[in-house]
Amino acid sequence: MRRLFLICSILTLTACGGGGDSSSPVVLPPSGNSPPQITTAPSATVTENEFNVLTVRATDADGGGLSFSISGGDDADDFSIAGNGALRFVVTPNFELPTDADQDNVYQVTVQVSDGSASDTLDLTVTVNNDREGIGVRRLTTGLNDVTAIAKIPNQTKVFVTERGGNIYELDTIDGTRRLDRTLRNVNTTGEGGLLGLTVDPGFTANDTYWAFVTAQRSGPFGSAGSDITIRQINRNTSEGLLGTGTILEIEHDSDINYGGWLSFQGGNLYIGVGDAGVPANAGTPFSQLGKILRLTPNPDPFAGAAPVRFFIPADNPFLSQGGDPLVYAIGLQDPKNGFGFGDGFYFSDRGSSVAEEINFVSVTSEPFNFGWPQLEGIEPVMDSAGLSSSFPLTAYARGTGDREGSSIVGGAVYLGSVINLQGKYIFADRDSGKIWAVRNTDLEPGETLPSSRYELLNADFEPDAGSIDGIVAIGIDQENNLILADSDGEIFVVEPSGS
Ligand SMILES: [Ca+2]
Ligand SMILES: [Ca+2]
Ligand SMILES: [Ca+2]
Ligand SMILES: [Ca+2]
Repeated sequence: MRRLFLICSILTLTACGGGGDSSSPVVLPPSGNSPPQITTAPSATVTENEFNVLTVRATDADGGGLSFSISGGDDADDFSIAGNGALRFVVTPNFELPTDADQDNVYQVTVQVSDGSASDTLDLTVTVNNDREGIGVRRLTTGLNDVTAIAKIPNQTKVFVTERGGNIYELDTIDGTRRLDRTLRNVNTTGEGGLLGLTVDPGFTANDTYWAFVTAQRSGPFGSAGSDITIRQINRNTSEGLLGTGTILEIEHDSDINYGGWLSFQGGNLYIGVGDAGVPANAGTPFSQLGKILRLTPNPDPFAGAAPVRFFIPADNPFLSQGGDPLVYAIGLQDPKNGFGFGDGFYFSDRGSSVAEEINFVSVTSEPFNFGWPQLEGIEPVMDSAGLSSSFPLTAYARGTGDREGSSIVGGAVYLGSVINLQGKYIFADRDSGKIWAVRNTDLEPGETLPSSRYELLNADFEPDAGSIDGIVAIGIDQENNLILADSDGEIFVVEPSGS
C-alpha cells in the first residue's frame, strides 16, 4: 500500500489529479524500483564450534548492488554478516553453554538486504546441534544400590564403590568387573545415614587400609535414640567386630539428616566433612563438631603407650588455642560432601537449605575458614550476617527447578584425564535436576562466586553407550584420572575418549 501511495503521489502532478485535459499527453512514471527479495529459507542448522551459518541469498529485479546487514533479532549480537551475505557467529557456538537469549541453542537473528532505496528482511532461526567433542561414556556395571562414594585405588585400574547399606566393592574401570570387598557391620541407614564416605590410607599400597565415614547406632548404654557418626580405620586383612572395626572417632549427631559424609587425606592429615544435623546453629559455633570440617592426624602406632592413642590433634588447628573444639578446622557448613583434593586443599560441595547449593574450596595451609552457614546460603544473607567474616563459595546455583538450578549438589573432580575437551574443567552435578555441569577450573577464583550462567551443561556429551545416566549420586576418578559416575538407579559409567 505504501508503495502504491508513493507512486500515486508522484503521479498526482500529472495523471492522478483526475479531471485533467483529456488531450494532455500521458507521462509515464520513471520505471519503479523493485525491492530486493531474500530467497533463503528462514531456518538453518549448524553444529557447534563452527563459525559459518550460511550465505543469505537475495534477488533484485533491477540488478545492481545489494548490501546485507543484521537488523535485529533476540540474538543479533551473536552474529556478523559479510558483504556477500555470509552469516557467521562472532564466537563459535558452544552447545554446552549457548549464548542465545534464552539459552536453548536456538538463535534468532534478523538479516536485512538493501539495494540502497528498498529492502527485504529475513527472520532467521539458527539451531545449533551438539557435537560429542571426543567424549565417550561407557557403562561399566549395573545393579548397585544407593551408591554413596567412589574412591581411587592407587596403582590399580580399580576404584572402591560404597553402597549406603554398608557394602564396599572393588570395581575394575577397564572391564567393569566388580567384587564385594566387605560389608561393614553396625551401619545405621535411618534417614540419610549409612556408609557415606570412603578413602584409602596414604600408605594403602603397603598397609591395605581404608577409612570409612559410617553412621552407626549409638554405642553408649543410654544412647538408643539417634545415630552417631563413626570414622573407621579398616585394615582389609582383618575381619570386623560386631560394632564396626577400627572406630577412631565418634561424632555425636542427634538427627538422621545432614550428616555430611566426606573424608580425605592431605599431608598426612585426615579431613572430615560433617553436616549440621539439621540444626543450623551447630554450624556457626566452634564448640560443636557439626557443620564443620574436622582435621586430625592418625597415629601410626596407637598402642605404643599405656592407653591407646588413635590420633593426634594438629598443633595449628585453629581452635586448639582459642577455645572451641580442638578438632574443628573450618566452620559454617550445612552438609559438606564429595571432597576432591586439588592443589593445597579440597574442592567440596555443601548442600543448601532453601536458597543455594555451593561448591567451596578449603585450603589446608591458609587461615581458618568460615563458610558462612547459617548466615549465608550461597552469597545470599539468610540471617543477620553483620560482622561475619566468611569466604564465599567458588560457585553457587539457586535451589529450584529452572535450567540452571537444582536441589541436591554432588561435588565432583577437576578432570585431568585424556579427553582433551574436558581437561582442566571441574565437573559436578545435581542429583535431583539430573544436570551434569562443568566449569573451567581457572574460572573458579577464591573470593569470587562464579554464577550458574557460566555452567556448561554436559548431559548431551555424556550420553552413555548403554543405559541412561539418571541423577548422579557420586563422582570419582581412577588411577588414570578417568571420570567415574554413579547414578541413582545403580549404574556406573566411565568417561573416556570416544572410540577407545
Ligand atoms: Ca562444546
Ligand atoms: Ca533461543
Ligand atoms: Ca558438545
Ligand atoms: Ca541409570
